[in-house]
Amino acid sequence: MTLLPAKTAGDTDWFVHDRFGMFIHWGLYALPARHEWVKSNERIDTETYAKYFKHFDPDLYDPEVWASAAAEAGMKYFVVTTKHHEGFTLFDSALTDYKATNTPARRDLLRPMVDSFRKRDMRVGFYHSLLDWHHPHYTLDAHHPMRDNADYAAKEGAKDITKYAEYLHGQTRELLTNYGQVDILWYDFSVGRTNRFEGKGKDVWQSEKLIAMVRSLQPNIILNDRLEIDQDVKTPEQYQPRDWVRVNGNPVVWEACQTFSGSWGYHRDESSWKSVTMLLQMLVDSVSKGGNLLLNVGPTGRGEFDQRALDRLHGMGRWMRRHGRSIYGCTQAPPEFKTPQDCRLTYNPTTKRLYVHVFAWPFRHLHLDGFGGQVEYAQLLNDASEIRMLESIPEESYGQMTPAAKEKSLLTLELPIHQPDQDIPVIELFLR
Ligand code: FHN
Repeated sequence: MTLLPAKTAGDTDWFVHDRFGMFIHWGLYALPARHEWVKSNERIDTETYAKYFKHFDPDLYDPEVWASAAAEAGMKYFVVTTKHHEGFTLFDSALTDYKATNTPARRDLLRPMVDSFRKRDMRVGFYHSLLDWHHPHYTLDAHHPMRDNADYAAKEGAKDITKYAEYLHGQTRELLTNYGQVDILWYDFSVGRTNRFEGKGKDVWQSEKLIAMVRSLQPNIILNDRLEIDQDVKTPEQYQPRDWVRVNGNPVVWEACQTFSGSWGYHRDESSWKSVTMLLQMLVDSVSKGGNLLLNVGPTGRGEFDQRALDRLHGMGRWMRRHGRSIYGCTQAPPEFKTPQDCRLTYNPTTKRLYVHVFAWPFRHLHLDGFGGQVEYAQLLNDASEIRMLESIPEESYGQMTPAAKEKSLLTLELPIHQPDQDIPVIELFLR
């Protein structure tokens, strides 16, 4: 039996089917082009940072191009930063002047993006930062850009963090009211306490009240776990979990969020860009453990996906076009099917098809422990060419195998000497 997480308040049925989404980190930080944390990392004050607001002019921005690139990569949903930690909003919020509408962009950048992705039947997700390094009532903490500035710290007494919480709730209401159906709300993140600063968690955000409002506005929405109260999805970041993510021992809906390179925001000079094969292996690995992959693009200050991102999205799309059915609607394989060496298994419980993703192509044979007598037919997914099988038990025994006999059984697949010309060859097994 495959694992089934307990139901939560949000509608995760489409989410665990679609498996693959695009994360988009876009804001003023695209202009310094050296990580979205540049304001904090370089201790930049708001007055100095204003030059990026003044020069934010994404004249080449075309969300139709973005949505097409995501759809062609095989992505089925997107999550975009409506506001990141810098406090700048892509959308035309009535609660702040620190928004795209007041930059040379001179318009709400979120609305056309939602329209373009929705037009391609992609689900809509909003990332909204809990941290805000611009808001006058957001207090100092371990990450604030002014954390080492004594003059700035001297004015902390005039701040009222509840006014910031009110702003946070107000902008959430705007986002969940003015942009139609929103399928995912991705808050980020609660701040730990240090020996210098208090933390910021569910009490500061007033998370319980916020969650109640969110669910009253968009009842089916998927909420993540970063309000310091677990909701519909767990969000491991920048690593691949070793197994299905569990909370208190129970399997939960989970999504790994990952970058192409070492930065979420556009970083011109960062060079640790992952290969298409590695990125696909991360997607397959996530699904093989019952999870999703949310893969990030950081658009440039001109409003484009840079070529390094486009090349990888295109390469992933080339694989997904032939292998998508080993991802969509799939999950972890039943435990009786042992994962072969250098492989991952995904399983579609509706079609009862198992997919063997071969990460390292072996010489001539692939031995599948626990598969004896259970596979009716096998083929390479990319071209539907038959893969011949060697059974370890006589055919008349197939229907009478005890669980113990199945566990000890063996099926051997005969492979071509040359690896098929695919980033990850996949063998589709039709179970009896
Ligand atoms: O600080 C952010 C970071 O910039 C990025 O947005 C990631 C994406 O999940 N979340 C935080 C780090 O965990």
